[in-house]
Amino acid sequence: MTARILITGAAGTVGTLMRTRLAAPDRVLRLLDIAPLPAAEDGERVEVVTASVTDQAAMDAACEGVDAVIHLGGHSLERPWADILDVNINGTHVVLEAARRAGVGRVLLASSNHAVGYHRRGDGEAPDYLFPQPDTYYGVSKVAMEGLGSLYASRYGMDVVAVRIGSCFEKPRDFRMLSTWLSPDDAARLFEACLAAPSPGFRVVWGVSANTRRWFSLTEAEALGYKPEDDSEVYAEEILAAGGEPPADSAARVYLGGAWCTPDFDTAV
Ligand code: 15L
Repeated sequence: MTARILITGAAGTVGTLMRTRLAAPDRVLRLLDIAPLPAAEDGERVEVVTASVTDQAAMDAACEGVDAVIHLGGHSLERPWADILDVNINGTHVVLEAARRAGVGRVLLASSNHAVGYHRRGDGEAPDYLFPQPDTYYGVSKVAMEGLGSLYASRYGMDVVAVRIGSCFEKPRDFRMLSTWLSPDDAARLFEACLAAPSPGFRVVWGVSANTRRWFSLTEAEALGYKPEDDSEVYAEEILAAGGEPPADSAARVYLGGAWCTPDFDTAV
């Protein structure tokens, strides 16, 4: 039987990177976004849905016949509270509720390092299940996302894996991302592991590559079958040449959330 996976926020940065990487001959990707998505190419097994994650009826319909949901939709940066509440927090509830109603057994949630952004880096790796310490309203929405995921797993027996993504881009963009980078290929490997793991229940895993300068535990992700292959170190020379190394007491090096933890960061919009 062909598996059908619904990806919300499919036109966003991570969604776009995943479109080809999660494609498989025995799989249909149902791509959902409010933003325009490129139409299916010849032979591409995709269905395109234009809808908002805040629209319960649309999400109920989008979850019909789906085996798993990868919820990437929502604002990916800091926004005014009303927007975060509506799209990120309420939107995640709508998606989980739609999945439940449609009998979808598994939901992967794109959480973020900003759920624990104010955590001060110690000497070792930040552990799995680090207690919430959000650095922004956006970070609060990721804490709420994890809470909602836990609720739906406990109350309804769904498998829900929240991935605290570091920085998922083609390449690391600055010094901090040498530690937080999740390569697109490793992101696909991690999502595949989360989709395939037998009965994970509720989990919170870090989403980062096998970076030499990694700050995060990979224990829980590896327990689900994740085997990262990329290391940001191949970009270190280029990044250090371009921007140098920030001072040891700068937010970029003190906090997991980096500049998102500075007082002038735009939290009060
Ligand atoms: C995130 O959660 C953001 O969505 C992304 O734009 C990056 O800023 C990333 O975190 C990061 O911390 O680098």
